[in-house]
Amino acid sequence: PSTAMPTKATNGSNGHVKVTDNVKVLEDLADKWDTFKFDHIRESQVSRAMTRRYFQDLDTYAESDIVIVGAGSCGLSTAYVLGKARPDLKIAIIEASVSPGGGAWLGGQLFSAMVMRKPADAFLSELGVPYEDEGNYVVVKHAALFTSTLLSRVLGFPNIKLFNATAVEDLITRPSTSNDGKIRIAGVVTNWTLVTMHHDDQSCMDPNTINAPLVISTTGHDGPFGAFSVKRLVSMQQIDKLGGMRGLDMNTAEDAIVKRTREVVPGLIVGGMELSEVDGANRMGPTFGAMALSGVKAAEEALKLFER
Ligand code: AHZ
Repeated sequence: PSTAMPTKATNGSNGHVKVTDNVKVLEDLADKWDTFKFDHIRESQVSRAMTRRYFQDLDTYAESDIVIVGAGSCGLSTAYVLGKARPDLKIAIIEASVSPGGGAWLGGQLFSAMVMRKPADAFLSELGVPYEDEGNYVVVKHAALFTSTLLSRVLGFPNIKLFNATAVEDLITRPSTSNDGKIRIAGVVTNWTLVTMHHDDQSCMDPNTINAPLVISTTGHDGPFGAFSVKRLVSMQQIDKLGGMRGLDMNTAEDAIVKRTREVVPGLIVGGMELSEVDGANRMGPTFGAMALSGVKAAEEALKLFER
């Protein structure tokens, strides 16, 4: 069998790596199953192929421009807009779960189809996700179609790295220049989630850090990992108390979340359902337009800060 490997990788117009030579096509395999064999590999090659890249990424992103905490529908939408607008920025996404997607990856989406109220259909059109138009809202046939398309676009950007199974355990802070007891957020403290979950029964396992002038927190409403950054702002006495997420009211909730997407303390933008805990906003249940557009707005707020 041919041992030819793809020899040339170029950056396509969208910045994604494209392999151009010696590409095998599936038809080449047809009817050859009797003599079929994978190219030989030594186990250490697999280990090194993964670990070299992972640790290189840890090194590269130890100084990032933006850290997005949480890869749910809001965090991923934020990442998409930022990755597209600013290929020059280094953007790290930290996701506590093994699987990115948050509530949009079926966690909060029992009935498969995803509803987005207009005008969030604009975001679906931007991504190329097909939907049925129902007048005042649109329906994607499966939430996973939205999430997987968004995820593939985000992960395709060469300047974005997703660290999954990794939890943000704390925020890095600096005193504000006005010396008024206020702080600015200057990065995050991370750990592998399995380690984070064992601080109670193991002696302290020291975490890792990422310095960044801007953190965008989209960790969802309160839960085992949710509302992480805003809860920490309370314990650090940077905001008095949390408003606490209110009951379900789709109309009130979605407008409020988009409107209130903002820099809550210097260096920390909050988006998505984490905001409902800060402001005491209603929840919307399974309609996802506000998550996409809060992400778009969080990204625009971030872009303004980088243009200054
Ligand atoms: O695992 C969490 C999830 O994937 C992740 N996360 C939370 N804390 C973290 C931490 N470090 C790293 N400390 C962390 N990752 O953040 C992600 C949040 O995703 P989500 O889908 O829960 O939040 P969202 O704001 O993007 O979307 C909310 C979706 C909801 S909830 C809701 C309701 O309850 O009414 N309605 C909608 C549309």
